[in-house]
Amino acid sequence: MFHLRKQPRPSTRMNLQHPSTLPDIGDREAAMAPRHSRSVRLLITTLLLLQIFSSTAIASEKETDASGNCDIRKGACTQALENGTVTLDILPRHGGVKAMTDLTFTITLENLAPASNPRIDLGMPGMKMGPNQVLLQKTSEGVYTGAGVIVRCPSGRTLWQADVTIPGVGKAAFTFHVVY
Ligand SMILES: [Cu+2]
Repeated sequence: MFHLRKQPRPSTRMNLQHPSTLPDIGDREAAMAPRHSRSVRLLITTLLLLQIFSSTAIASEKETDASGNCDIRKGACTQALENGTVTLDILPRHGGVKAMTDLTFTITLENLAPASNPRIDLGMPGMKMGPNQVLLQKTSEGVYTGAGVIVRCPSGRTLWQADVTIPGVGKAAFTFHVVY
């Protein structure tokens, strides 16, 4: 085994010992240039297309993230669930729902029969904000209310999410902006 490794490979040795025997670099580049530029052009085109596709995807993702699915400043938001609807409202609303103030959350269910009272978990999309649950009491048929506070996010981001759990029925997620 060892004696085999010691044997020099003739071509490598020749190149190392006689660099002048290598083809001229300039000639080599010139010869390879057309092939190179064609494949480089193809690569650039591919990269540009990929960038266009990915930036479109990012743009639409940001748009959803920026606006949320519920404009709570304008009023309650309703979502379809199973054969009924879930409506979320947060009061008071002086031009916007304010963080660090006492808020009343109301969930109204239409054509849904929960096994027990719904609850709301407050958080932020893509962020761990610590547990913040709003327990709801039934105030009338299909209407549940509870008190809660939305904290200020250290990042300054204002998009919050209310995950509504309706036992025995399902879940609904509302994303909305708060005022700091
Ligand atoms: Cu946050």
